Amino acid sequence: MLRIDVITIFPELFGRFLEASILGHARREGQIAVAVHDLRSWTRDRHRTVDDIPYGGGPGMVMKPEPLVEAIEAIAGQRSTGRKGRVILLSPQGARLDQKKVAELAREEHLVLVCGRYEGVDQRVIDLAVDEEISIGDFVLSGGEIPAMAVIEAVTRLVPGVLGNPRSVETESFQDGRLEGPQYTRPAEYRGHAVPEVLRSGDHGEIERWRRERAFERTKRRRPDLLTARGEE
Ligand code: 4FV
Repeated sequence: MLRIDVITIFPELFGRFLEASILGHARREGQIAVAVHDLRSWTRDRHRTVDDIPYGGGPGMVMKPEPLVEAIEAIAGQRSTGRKGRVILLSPQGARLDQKKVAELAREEHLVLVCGRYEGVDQRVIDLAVDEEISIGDFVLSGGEIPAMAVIEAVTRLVPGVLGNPRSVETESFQDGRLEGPQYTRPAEYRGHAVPEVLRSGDHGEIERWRRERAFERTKRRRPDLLTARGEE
């Protein structure tokens, strides 16, 4: 069973998120285990300090190495003694998260997600204790908690048995390197807009062809990079 540990100075942000919807159900079913740890539990001073001013000056604060490295080693194990968990720091400097990376992480036994705050973490945390950095996109958030939630949700969906119908994974966006085409449900007509006839034809061969064509068209128009990546352009 995949186990995910999260290290953060705002553990309360994960409360309801971990109980709701697919993730809440998967946790209650024991299909995945998620634990959230307060970084301040690894501080030693009475102010429970996790940050300090940047060497070399500059705005903002930097997360101190000691609490983070000690927390990571306590939760993921020491690199020197054969580490158990794969330690991931969520940061804008990381490799871009995509469905391929999500599938890779979903095959792991143990993930440890480190949530940065302030201007970031002391480089020695990365050098000493982080296996890889992952970014959810080229924009700046105030913390790594939302990126960590994105990883948890995306990975949980790929854990066998979590999604009612595994086919929904096969047919969704990016699974085959393409965007998903348009989708419809009842009513058959809405404000003068009708559902494409082919989808109501019952001819599954025709429906499959139509869906593939729409998916290719949309990918070509909105994300030609995805087709280039697959040598389809
Ligand atoms: C981020 C991202 C992100 C940067 C400074 C947290 C913030 C603060 N993490 N993908 N984009 N992190 O903006 O993962 O420490």
